[in-house]
Amino acid sequence: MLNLTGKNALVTGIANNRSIAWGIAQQLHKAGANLGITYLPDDKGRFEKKVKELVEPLEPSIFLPCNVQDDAQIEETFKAIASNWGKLDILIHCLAFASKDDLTGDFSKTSRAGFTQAMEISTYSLTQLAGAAKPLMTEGGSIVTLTYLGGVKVIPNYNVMGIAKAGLEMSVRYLASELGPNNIRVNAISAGPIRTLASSAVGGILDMIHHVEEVAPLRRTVTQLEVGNAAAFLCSDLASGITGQVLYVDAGYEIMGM
Ligand code: NAD
Ligand code: 0WE
Repeated sequence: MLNLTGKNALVTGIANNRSIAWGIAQQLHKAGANLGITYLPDDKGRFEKKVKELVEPLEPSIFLPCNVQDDAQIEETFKAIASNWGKLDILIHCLAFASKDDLTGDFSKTSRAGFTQAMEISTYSLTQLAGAAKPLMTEGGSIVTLTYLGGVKVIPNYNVMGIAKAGLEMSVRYLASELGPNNIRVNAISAGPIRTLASSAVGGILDMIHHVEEVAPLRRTVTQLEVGNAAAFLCSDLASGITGQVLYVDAGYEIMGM
């Protein structure tokens, strides 16, 4: 059955107890994985303290700052994995960012700087982390990223993030093709809307959640732990034949046309 004992898993994207990455980390831990956790550092070190306290019960053997805009921090992270673990089995990419200005109003008004920032943090970072993980995944591996329906269909105000997610989903396919011969699988989970730090900062998210509760086949939204279960499955031998896919964990919303 689902068993991740002996597997080393790096989880990015935990900001607080509502983060999807926190739901994933808990399920990977439950399945027996050894965890490494990275967080986005801030000037005052507040994030570090909060995330450290949160993840303590999961006893991570690596806990490091990793801003994906900083090549040196990525290098430090993978150096620590090489020296502490020797090999990496699982990489969870669970981060995104666009300027708030670019998540409302006319998409055609997106600035060059805003477009570039969203693509760098939300899209390029997967390829960058996968490239760093590749030489450490010596016994094969599983890479999972988080995407959203707004990368495939137009969702009001998702704007530049939709373009970033479209690029992310295509990156999953190119990475799956390249890394497949090394028995490294690469998949995405397309989660339905969940209240998190990132989504709560978006105007109208509650209305969107209520819409999903009315329309989705399961008549509800999904939880971080449900996304975590799907991630644990994709990282396990149960999913050994699955790569390059986008798995919808959205209470069925994506199949509906009306
Ligand atoms: P969250 O705010 O908890 O997580 C976003 C994370 O991105 C944070 O931990 C933040 O620190 C990190 N981050 C931002 N910039 C970074 C940088 N430069 N370097 C390193 N880390 C950085 O919100 P979440 O909703 O859990 O988002 C996680 C992922 O799930 C994102 O990819 C998001 O697009 C995706 N997603 C979210 C929803 C939703 O409704 N919440 C739905 C589908 C997909
Ligand atoms: O991917 C996301 C969240 C992405 C996100 C959110 C923020 C808000 C705060 C990226 N960057 C920022 N930057 C900030 O300053 N989701 C899938 C959640 C989400 O975001 C939306 C949604 C949904 C759903 C934005 C507009 C419309 C719907």
